[in-house]
Formats: sequence, C-alpha cells, structure tokens
Amino acid sequence: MNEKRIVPATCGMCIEECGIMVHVEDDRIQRVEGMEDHPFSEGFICASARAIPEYVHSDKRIQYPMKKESGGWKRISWDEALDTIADKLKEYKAEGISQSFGVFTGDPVNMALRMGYYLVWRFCDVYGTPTRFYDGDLCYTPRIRAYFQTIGKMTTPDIVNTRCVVNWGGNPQNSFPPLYMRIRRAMKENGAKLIVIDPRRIPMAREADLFLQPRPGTDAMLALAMMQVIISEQLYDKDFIENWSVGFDKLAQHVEQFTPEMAQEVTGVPAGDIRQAARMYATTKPACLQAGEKLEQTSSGFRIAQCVVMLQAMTGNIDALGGGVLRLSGVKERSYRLTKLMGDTLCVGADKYPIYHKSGRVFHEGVMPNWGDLVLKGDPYQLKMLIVSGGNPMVSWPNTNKVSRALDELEFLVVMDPFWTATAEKAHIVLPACTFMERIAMCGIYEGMSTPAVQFRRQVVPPLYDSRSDCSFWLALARRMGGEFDEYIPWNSDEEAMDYWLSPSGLTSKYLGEEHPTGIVQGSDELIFDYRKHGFATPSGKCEFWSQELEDMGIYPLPVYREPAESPVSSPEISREYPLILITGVRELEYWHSQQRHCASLMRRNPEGRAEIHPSTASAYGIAEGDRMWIETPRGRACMKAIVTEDIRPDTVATRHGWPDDANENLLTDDVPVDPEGGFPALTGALCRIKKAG
Ligand SMILES: Nc1nc2c(c(=O)[nH]1)N[C@H]1C(S)=C(S)[C@@H](COP(=O)(O)OP(=O)(O)OC[C@H]3O[C@@H](n4cnc5c(=O)[nH]c(N)nc54)[C@H](O)[C@@H]3O)O[C@H]1N2
Ligand SMILES: Nc1nc2c(c(=O)[nH]1)N[C@H]1C(S)=C(S)[C@@H](COP(=O)(O)OP(=O)(O)OC[C@H]3O[C@@H](n4cnc5c(=O)[nH]c(N)nc54)[C@H](O)[C@@H]3O)O[C@H]1N2
Ligand code: SF4
Ligand SMILES: [Mo]
Repeated sequence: MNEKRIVPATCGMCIEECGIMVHVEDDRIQRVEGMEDHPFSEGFICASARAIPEYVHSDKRIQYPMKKESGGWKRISWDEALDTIADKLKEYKAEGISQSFGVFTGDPVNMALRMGYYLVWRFCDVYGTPTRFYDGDLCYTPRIRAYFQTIGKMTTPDIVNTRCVVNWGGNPQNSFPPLYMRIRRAMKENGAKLIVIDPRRIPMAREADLFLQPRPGTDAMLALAMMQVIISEQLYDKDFIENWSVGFDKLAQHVEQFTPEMAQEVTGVPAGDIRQAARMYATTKPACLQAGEKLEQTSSGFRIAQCVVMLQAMTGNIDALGGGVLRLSGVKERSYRLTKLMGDTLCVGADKYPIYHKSGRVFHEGVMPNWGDLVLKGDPYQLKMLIVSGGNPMVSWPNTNKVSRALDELEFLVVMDPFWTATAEKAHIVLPACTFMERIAMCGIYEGMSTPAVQFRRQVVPPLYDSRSDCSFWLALARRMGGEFDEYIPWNSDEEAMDYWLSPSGLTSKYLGEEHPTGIVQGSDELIFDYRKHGFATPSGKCEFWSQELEDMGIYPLPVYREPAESPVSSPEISREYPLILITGVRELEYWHSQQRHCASLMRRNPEGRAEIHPSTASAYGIAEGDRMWIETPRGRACMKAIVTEDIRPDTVATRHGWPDDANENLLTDDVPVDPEGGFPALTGALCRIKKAG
C-alpha cells in the first residue's frame, strides 16, 4: 500500500533554511513546495529546493562504509570502520602525538547542523588535539575577530528596517536569495538607497543609487578614504564618539592621509564617487553595511574587516534598528568547548596570528589555509590522520595540486559524505553520511547571518542505505574511545545530544518536533548586549577605534591598506607574465560550493564551469563568448567557458565557484597566507593570464 505524507521541514541545500513542505511516498521524496506560513521565507523556494528529490535519491550516494583495498573499494560494516578509526586514535594517543589527528568540517556540518559542529569540537577537546579546521578558516574568522576587537561582539545588518544598504563584495541575489528579497523590499517599502561595491557590475548594481567598481583586493583603501571623508566633513555621530568610544582622535589623525584622490589612484574608483558614497552612507539613517567574505580573502583581510565595523560605529549604526544589530535566537545553549581539557597545544598558525587565540580560545585559535604543510613538511608538527566530515577540500581548499599531494601523503584519511566526491576518492575509509532530509537538525535561521530564531528540522525519511547522521557517527566513535569520552560525550542518539545542548532553554527535540509545525522558536526582538544598557564587551567597555589589546599583541591597532601580495603594483615582474587580476569564488544560484552537480535539473540550467572577461580582454586574446579558455597562474591552470561581458573590469577575470576537475578554480589559487593579521590566502586579487583552449 502506498503511504503518502507531507512533512514540514526546512531546505538544507543552502544555509538559508527556507521552510518547505516535502511530499513523500513510501519513504521516497516526490516533490518539494514552499511553506507559505514560514515567518522568514514566506513560501519562497528556489530551483535547488525543487531538486531535493534528485539530490537525496541520487545514484552518486555513498551507500555503505567502505575501505580501500589494493586500489579498489570494499564494503565493510560500521563496526569495522569505527574500530579501525578508534584503534588509530588510541595508537596516536598512546604515542603522545594526539595533535597528529585532525578534523575538517565544512559548511553543512558547521552551520546547518550545529550538533555535528559542537560534537566535533568537544571530541577534539577530549581527545586533546588542537588540529581542528573548519570552513570559517577560509570564510569569516578575520571578520569575527575584527568585530570582537572593536565592539566586543558580532552584529549583522538589519535590512528590514534600513534606509540605506551598502552591499560590499557580495552578491546576495545568488548567495543569499531571501536576503536579496529583503533588500529589494527595503528599497521598495522604506525607499532605502543602495550602494554596490564590486569589481563586477552584478545585476543588483543596476538598481543601485551608486555603483563603485574597485580593483580587486583594494577595498581597505576605499574604506579608509570613506572614513577620511566622513571624519573631515564631520558626518560622524558625535554623541557616540564622545560617550561610547575610545581612540577616535588617533583614527582621525591616521586617516587624514587617505584622501579620495589617493584612493582613486589605488582602487580606480573616481574620487567623486568615493565622496558621494561616504556622504550617502553617513547621512542616510539608519544605514547598514552588508560585506561579503571576498573582502577578507586578500592581503588586507583583517584590515578591511576592521574598517567595516568602524564605519558602522562612527556613523552611529551599531545597535541601531536598520543598522548593525545582534538579535539571536534567545535560545540558550550549552557551550561546546571544554576549556579545562584543551591543554596548552595551540592550533597551527596560533603563534603567527595572535588575534585568534590571545583574546580567548573559545571560538577558534588558528588558521588552516596552508594546512598541507602539516602533512608535507611536518611544519610545525606532523599531521598523520584527518577526518573530513562535510567538506570537499579537493575542490574547496586553495591550491588543489598541493591539497591533492597532502591528502595522498596522509597515513589515514577518513571522509564522511553523502556523496562520492574528489576528496572521498582519496580516502582510506569512506563513511556514508545521510543527507539533511534523513536526520534531525537544529539550525540557526541564517538569512545572511542571523535572525532571532532557532529552527528544528524534522527527519523526513529514514536514512537511506547504510547511511548515518554525522552526530551518530561521532557519538559511536566516542563510545569506542571510552574513558573521558563517556563522561563528556555521554549521549546515545541525535535527540539526546540535541536535548543536552538545548537544556538551558528548557526546549527539547520532542517538543520542537511535535508542538511547532514550522519547527521554529523565535527569540525576542530585543537587541543582545545593547551598549546603551550593557556597554561594549571590550577592555574599555567602549567601542575601540584604537585597541590597546591589539597593540599588546604586536599588531598596529589602526586599519591600514596593504597592496595585494601579487598585483601589478607589488609584483610587476609576475605581472608581465600574468597581466590580469583574478577573482575566484563567484557563487551561482544552482550550487552550494562543490555540491549538487549530480542533480540533473540543476545541471541542465547551469552545465559547466565558466569565467567572465571583458570584451576588450576577449578581443585582445582572440576569445569569443562560449569559447573554452585556459586560465593560468603560477600555481596551475584551469579550463572554463568564457562569458564575455561589459559588466566586469577590463583588467579582471572572474571564475565561478565549486566546479570539479579541470574547471576547478582552486587549481589557480595559492594556499600561502597573504594577510599578516588574518592569515588568509588571496582567493581574490592575485594575478593570472588567459588563452584560448585548442
Ligand atoms: N548559491 C550559493 N550560495 C552561497 C554559497 C554557494 O556556494 N552557492 N556559498 C555560501 C558561502 S559559504 C559564502 S561565504 C557566501 C559568499 O557570499 P558572497 O560574498 O555574496 O559571494 P558571491 O555571491 O560570490 O559574491 C561575491 C562578490 O564579491 C565580488 N568581489 C570579488 N573580489 C572582490 C574584491 O576584491 N572587492 C569587492 N568589493 N568585491 C569583490 C565578486 O565579484 C562577487 O560579485 O555565499 C554563501 N551562499
Ligand atoms: N577559490 C575559492 N575557494 C573557496 C572559496 C572562494 O570564494 N574561492 N570560498 C570558501 C568558502 S567561503 C567556504 S565556506 C568553503 C566551503 O568549503 P566546503 O565546506 O568544503 O564546501 P562544499 O563543497 O560545500 O563541501 C561540503 C561537502 O559536504 C557534503 N555534505 C552535505 N551534507 C552533509 C552532511 O550532512 N554530512 C556530511 N558529512 N557531509 C555532507 C557535501 O556532499 C560536500 O561534499 O570553500 C572555500 N573555498
Ligand atoms: S534559498 Fe537556499 S534554503 Fe532557500 S530554497 Fe533555495 S537552496 Fe533552499
Ligand atoms: Mo563561506
């Protein structure tokens, strides 16, 4: 007999977690519709959500635990897989080299599956390894530190209530569709102004009041010049500066030198436009600043992040409705780190990048981009075993050729993923993860950062084949390890673990699943740590334009501009051979990083890796729209189809993100950190050249 049901859930194809109604017949997902009464997505879904049936019931699934044997894959039981992994871990522990075990979790496990993320941290703390990498190591950690250093917390743009949006180095129309809808609504309903800052004329730029098109990697100079205008024209919030900040005088003196004319020289943006942008942003109240990760993936990564916070603060837009706010779920959770077990070993990079651990080790204390050196050079220690859970470093980590060598060199590589990926192919053991439709999850509703709600996602169908949730894998491994693991990770199911994290709030998975049709518990609209009530959680209790703490770490406290490590200005010799500037990582609506390429409906819409070039560049190199072209850097080369468009700077090439094989943009990038404070590599703004592929 056919059993049909409609299960309310959330979409996990990207981080936005739009509400969906999933039509299921005999445990097979048939189709997906938007959830009309979902408070944030309001019935919206995109093509990716419609592809969920293909995504889940795909023939690319890893079906069973498997081990590689003389080059081929052999099915094994979960017991054998877990025993093998636990034995290795015990061996390293006995040898006193716990740090040679590392874990990488990527986007799915970190963001949309908080329990998995929490558990992995806890597991590493109990085991005693600091070798813990996660996608934030390439994505947003410098920003978090810049916020904490300046105002003692993160804030996110309150688009709904704003009257001016600065969209800086991000393209939410593709990367956060519901956020984009909100920006459109703010423009329509509040008459909000829009300033777009991007080397590409993204579609949103056509709706903008002002569009600035800087040379990639030079945004810190642009921001310094905007501050110069705001300060010299006294457009800042005097009450805030006087009563709630320290060090503004020093900043004011420091930025005097960064005139819009100087910034024009560096960024290519006309001085008049920089003045206009500064004035528009500073005089339209309230205004919010939405900055993408691209800004941080450059030589001035931490510096631009500092500028972004300082611009908001000096204009009185922190803790202001329609500005930058912190409004979280209001749901209290247990903390996941076990500080007392962490020991003294610091994560790789901690010595070079003190911003990550000097002011507290709770979040993350190192950087990972050149993690390959841990394997290939044993520098600063030898990494022997890696579990990759919910990440695909063969595509997503910079310098693919080096990643490939490093993964090959590992003594033991375990990959847990629902799908066969380039990384899984390299593993000694693969573990079948179930997809987000086959397990419960506790998600923060993301919407371009944070919304005041927590959302429970129901299990829609039972795990396919022999797959398991990430949570249940880590719990089972903890049982194998025994000892302290039984004390600190005592749970036996995903539900038990979730109930533990939620326990301070009195919420349970059962309650959320049974009593809340949408699974959502909304927090209050109250701002968290509003400075007017609580001050700022900085050493001075104020917003710190000058941070003594940074100075004590040996970091010049004021934001500066640093020319990209590889650029026509800083490396003219390389530039002669590689005359164009490369932007990588351009998001496409259909795909989340390297994922979903097995969904036929999405591949029909967007079948291959492409890169954008300007018509003048195209004609100089004899390349026409649709031609395949080689993009080359000193690291390697990738082959992509050309999009010839007026909407990109003539000196720039922009590659689309997440494509496999020879269209993989990370064949072009370097893993070497270029930002001396933030430790990120240059995923944008390095040099390249192109030629038509034969
Ligand atoms: N569909 C989809 N959505 C995603 C993702 C995905 O893979 N697919 N990934 C998610 C993740 S983890 C992240 S971090 C976010 C990223 O989200 P976004 O930052 O919004 O990413 P993009 O949409 O690529 O937009 C980046 C923009 O920055 C511009 N840019 C590049 N270099 C520079 C520069 O030097 N200066 C300036 N001013 N602009 C520059 C690019 O031209 C591009 O338009 O997207 C998230 N959303
Ligand atoms: N050149 C360049 N490189 C970049 C970027 C860039 O802009 N330019 N952006 C960087 C950024 S911002 C980020 S965040 C990273 C993202 O890097 P990753 O997180 O490594 O990217 P994904 O390709 O999404 O890999 C996620 C993997 O998890 C699997 N997965 C899905 N669901 C589950 C699950 O429930 N459990 C488990 N175990 N696995 C699951 C997917 O199948 C996929 O293989 O990429 C970075 N890389
Ligand atoms: S925007 Fe993201 S969460 Fe929403 S429907 Fe599309 S893929 Fe799913
Ligand atoms: Mo990211």
